[in-house]
Amino acid sequence: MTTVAYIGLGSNLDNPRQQVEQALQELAQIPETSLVSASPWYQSRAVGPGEQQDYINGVAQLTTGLAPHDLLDQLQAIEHAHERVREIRWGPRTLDLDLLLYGSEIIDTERLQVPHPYLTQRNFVLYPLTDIAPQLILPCGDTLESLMAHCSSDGLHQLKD
Ligand code: ROI
Repeated sequence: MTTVAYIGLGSNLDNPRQQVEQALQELAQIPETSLVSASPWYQSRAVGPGEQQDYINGVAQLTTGLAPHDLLDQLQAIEHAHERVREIRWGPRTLDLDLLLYGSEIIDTERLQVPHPYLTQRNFVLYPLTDIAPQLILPCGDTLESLMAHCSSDGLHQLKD
């Protein structure tokens, strides 16, 4: 049995575009997992304290036979391989891979919260998610379409190449 999972990708350090492009290829290599589709990339203004460079963000759709925490292990291994820098909470990072959704499951453990707690509030997640899954309904019953109706595109722009 496989489950559809959505992964948020983000980077604002060390050539962010290259970081996320490479991470996409690495997602495709996860065992028991296929990369189904990927959104366009977006440049987005940093959410968080202080002055930070803009991020490159996107969302990937996977199908996976892995259990959620096993998928999380794989995502964290990819982050570490990118020598992820994350010393400051909400500070700059070379690569962030967030498990946004795992089928229609609601997961709340110390390591993992799914749906991702900020998914509904962040335009750099909602816009690319809409590009690849416009009809999506969240486990709580909210449609992506209804969330998008209240979501500003402020600070966000889609990269065309
Ligand atoms: N801001 C943007 N624009 N994109 C991100 O991916 C992102 N990730 C984060 C914080 C630091 C909250 N800000 C971000 O983790």
